[in-house]
Amino acid sequence: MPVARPAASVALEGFELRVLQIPLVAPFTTSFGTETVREVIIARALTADGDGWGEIVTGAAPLYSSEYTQGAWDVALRWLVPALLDRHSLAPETVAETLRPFVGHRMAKAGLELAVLDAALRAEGRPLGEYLGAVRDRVPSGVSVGIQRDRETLVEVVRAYLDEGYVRIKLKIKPGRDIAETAAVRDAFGGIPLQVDANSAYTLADLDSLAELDRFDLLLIEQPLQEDDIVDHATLARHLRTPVCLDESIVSHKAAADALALGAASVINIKAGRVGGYLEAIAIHDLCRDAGIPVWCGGMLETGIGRAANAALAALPGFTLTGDVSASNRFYTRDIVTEPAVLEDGHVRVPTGHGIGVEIDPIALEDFTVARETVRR
Ligand code: OSB
Ligand code: MG
Repeated sequence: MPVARPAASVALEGFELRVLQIPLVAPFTTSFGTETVREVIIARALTADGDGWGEIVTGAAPLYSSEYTQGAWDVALRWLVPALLDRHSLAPETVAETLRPFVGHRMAKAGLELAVLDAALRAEGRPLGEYLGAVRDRVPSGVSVGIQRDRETLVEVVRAYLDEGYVRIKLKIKPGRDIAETAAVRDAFGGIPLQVDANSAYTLADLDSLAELDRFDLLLIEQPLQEDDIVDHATLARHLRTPVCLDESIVSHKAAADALALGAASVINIKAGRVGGYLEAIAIHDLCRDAGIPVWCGGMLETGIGRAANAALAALPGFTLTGDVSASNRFYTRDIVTEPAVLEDGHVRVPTGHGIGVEIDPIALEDFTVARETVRR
């Protein structure tokens, strides 16, 4: 049990799932594609003691990982939700074991677990941060900067984020759009905390160009190779001075333990969605803390629901590196919560309300909904 004090059980009566499509403030380009609209699934747990909210962070297409919206929608409605509804009284800490027979689909499981957890904690009057073990009331805020049209644009985009107060910049890179781009940002802004994210776009054959990044004194390079290239990441790490951080490869506590044992990563990006939930995320946090491995909280363009939960997670003691926990307006002009995360002195506040600590804006939720399904016991 990764938490100090478990939550009370809930009597689960149903689930409402919605697909939302929310426009982004600007296109977001990574090595795997460009997004202009965030398609996401919002899960609402219906319990005898009130509702709880969760977010399934799949993308519209299986480009970041094998999961995608319609796949998550199908597995949640066909298998995961029925399995949870079979349990008459459900403790949030037993959601993962209830869903364990179903292989994979971690983002879908994570979103459902968060909805149950939120319902349970709201009913008890406990904030998620306190439940998870948060030790800070705000977290430093980093920003993930997409691949831009050209270097001049990239420098201006980074400048605007620095002016807003972001305390760490992450540049998305891909082969051919890496060295000159990183050099341009280093030249323009000197010793700012800077890191890069390749989203699996390289192979070991690119070792020489990846080693060129060593001269930029980066905090880390995130996921240069493919999800299952654990041994190749270990080989690469031995040839780079830049610390290797894994994102896509870390799908579970076991995957994290294996990666550390093999020397494949000296830093880990923790995303609750990717690993199957906030409780699995804490288990990885604890593992890394015991191993002396720094972790940081990644992002998946979360709405106000997941963004609030990520701020709580990032406030745990082992999160010693700045995460991708940016303000809501980094991605959205309109969010689905009434108090979207804002940047204050380069930080985002950990919500103190019950459960995830933010309230849903029912009109915004309705406006962005493109599909809806309710399952009742
Ligand atoms: O690799 O960290 C990633 C967004 C979607 C999918 C994968 C990643 C990202 C980001 C954005 O980098 C992080 C954020 O939400 O700010
Ligand atoms: Mg990443």
